[in-house]
Amino acid sequence: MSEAQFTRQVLAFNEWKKDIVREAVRFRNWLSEHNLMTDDLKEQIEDALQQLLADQITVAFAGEFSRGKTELINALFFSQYGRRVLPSTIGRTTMCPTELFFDRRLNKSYIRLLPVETRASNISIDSFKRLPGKWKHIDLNPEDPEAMAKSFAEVAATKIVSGDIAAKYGFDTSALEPAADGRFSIPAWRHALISFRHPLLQEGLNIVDTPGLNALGYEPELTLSLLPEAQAIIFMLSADTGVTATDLEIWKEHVSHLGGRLHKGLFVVINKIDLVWDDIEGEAHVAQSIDRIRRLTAQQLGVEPDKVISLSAKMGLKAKIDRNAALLARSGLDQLEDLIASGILAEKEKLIQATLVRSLYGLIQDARDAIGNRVAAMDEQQQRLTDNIADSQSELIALTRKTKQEQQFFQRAQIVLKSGRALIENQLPVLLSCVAPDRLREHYTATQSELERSWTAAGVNEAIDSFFAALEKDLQKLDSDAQVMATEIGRFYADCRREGLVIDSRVPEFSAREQLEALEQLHSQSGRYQLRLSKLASGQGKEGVRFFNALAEKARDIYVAAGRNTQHWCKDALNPVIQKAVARRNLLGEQMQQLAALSQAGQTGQERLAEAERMLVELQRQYHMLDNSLAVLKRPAPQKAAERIITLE
Ligand SMILES: Nc1nc2c(ncn2[C@@H]2O[C@H](COP(=O)(O)OP(=O)(O)O)[C@@H](O)[C@H]2O)c(=O)[nH]1
Ligand SMILES: [Mg+2]
Repeated sequence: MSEAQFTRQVLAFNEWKKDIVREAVRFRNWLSEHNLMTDDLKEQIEDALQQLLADQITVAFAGEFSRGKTELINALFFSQYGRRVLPSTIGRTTMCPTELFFDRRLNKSYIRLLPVETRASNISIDSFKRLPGKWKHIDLNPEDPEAMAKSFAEVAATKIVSGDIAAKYGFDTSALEPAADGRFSIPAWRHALISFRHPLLQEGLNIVDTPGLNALGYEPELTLSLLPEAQAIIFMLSADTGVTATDLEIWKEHVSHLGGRLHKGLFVVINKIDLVWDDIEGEAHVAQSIDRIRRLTAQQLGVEPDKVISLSAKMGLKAKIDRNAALLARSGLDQLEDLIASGILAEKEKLIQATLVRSLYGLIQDARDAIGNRVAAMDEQQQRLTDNIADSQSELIALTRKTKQEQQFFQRAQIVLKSGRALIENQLPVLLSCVAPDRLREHYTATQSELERSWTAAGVNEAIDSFFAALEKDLQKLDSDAQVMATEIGRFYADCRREGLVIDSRVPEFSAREQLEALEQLHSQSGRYQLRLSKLASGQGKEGVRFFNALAEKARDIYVAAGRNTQHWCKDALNPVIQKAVARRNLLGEQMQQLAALSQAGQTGQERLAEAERMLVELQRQYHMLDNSLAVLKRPAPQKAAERIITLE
């Protein structure tokens, strides 16, 4: 059986990224070897490399308990272990929310479990992630499937507690599995982090497994960040239950509104179609009834029927383990794999192409063109040396004089360039102060004391709305201050033009739109949660604090992104100009050295000519190396190359 589509495509995607990384590293080395590296360039290239290497893809599974989310994760990603790796469970008390990834920093496989008792505190999961001591740590040995299965079983551990305790931990007892003695069964853990050495996870794939409404409603992070930040969400239904009231509630409150932002990444899956397979009325009838379920589901969720996929996770897993191609085809699993891969990867490619590849391409192109100029200058030198072979000494003197003049021009230009640098140094901190962590902290404290004054639904809404208004004001101010700075950069460009430091480009536009949108998204997500809070009869205070803390953490991410965006913009606006001038100056320096070397290369014109020839060959070699890098960067990314047709939107 062929390797899974998803695996193959993710690996191709990563090969493509590695090619880009290789060219970036080659270019960085070339810059250092030729003394062309500046601090700004170094930072820009390191940044690009970091982003490429840390790039991640998150696929989240959402839906009510027992729809087969965990089984599908097993089938999609873990079939090569020949068994169920994650425990899929019968019944309502299902596993806690689980994040699967590979911890590249620790380079280890492990499970970390946060005890359910921590739900009684108002500390968010994100905050607990910074406190490893609060988690139960289990080392995993992927070489030992037996031991591993035992460790994974622990993730699904349960506890029997009284109704009061269950309520204290935020569980709705009517949605819990009752134990014999009138008590209830709850998951023993609040959250699980699983670092697992697996090729796809090592390549930056993250998987989020959510247990059902009970957890979605309770943990603000799931709604505020884990789901919205995923590149793909798979919403699971089951053929045997159809769309129930709670399925619909999850869909409406937590998933459907993410569809627009996810572009091609939202999938509706009807699982367990194998339950319809053994229809006594034959194949055609089976196909018909599956089609009918799909249409009905599409209608109930308000999506196009072709956006709903039907499959059997259980049979898909079995087929992969038994290497049964016919069963795999029938399970419909590979169809989903293909859609996830092409949908997410095509988006990622586009993003990397539009940002990292484009800026790297620009840098290398500038360098190649500068070398191209040197090759032309060298050619001319050689011509003049050939023409005046009898008097090469005076020819060299003339050439040296010419080069020196050019150098002097660049020394004068330094003054203009310095004014550009000063502009960044003075203005950037002013811009960054609009979104400084301190400002956010002030808003946070103000809102917190407002919340403490009033825990009524109206009070909470008012406080949170004014929190968002304050954040929006900061971002707007950043935007307008940046526009003022853009005018100053425009003036700097004009000075450069006047000084003959040619600039043919326009000042790049600044926009805080992306962060404003993220803020708006957060606000609307928060609205959903506020609604839930207002429905709670008791315990609003604690839930409210936890919710607000989670909200503030997300706001902090937005501020950090806005700061980073501002920094990048300043650099994008000024660095190319400064870098070009610095590169030109350094290359002129190199040219002077070469002329000096030619003078000493021997006494005869012939000897000098031979040396010039050698230098020319070396320059041409560099030119071709840079040109090759550009050709590699120009290659279409794998999804683009395959011109994959995506039927789901
Ligand atoms: N017949 C059938 N059962 C399935 C399928 N997928 C999952 N199940 C069963 O449904 C139950 C719940 O599965 P699980 O993955 O734990 O659901 P989750 O709560 O959504 O994660 C388990 O007993 C699974 O074996 C399927 O495709 N067909
Ligand atoms: Mg599960």
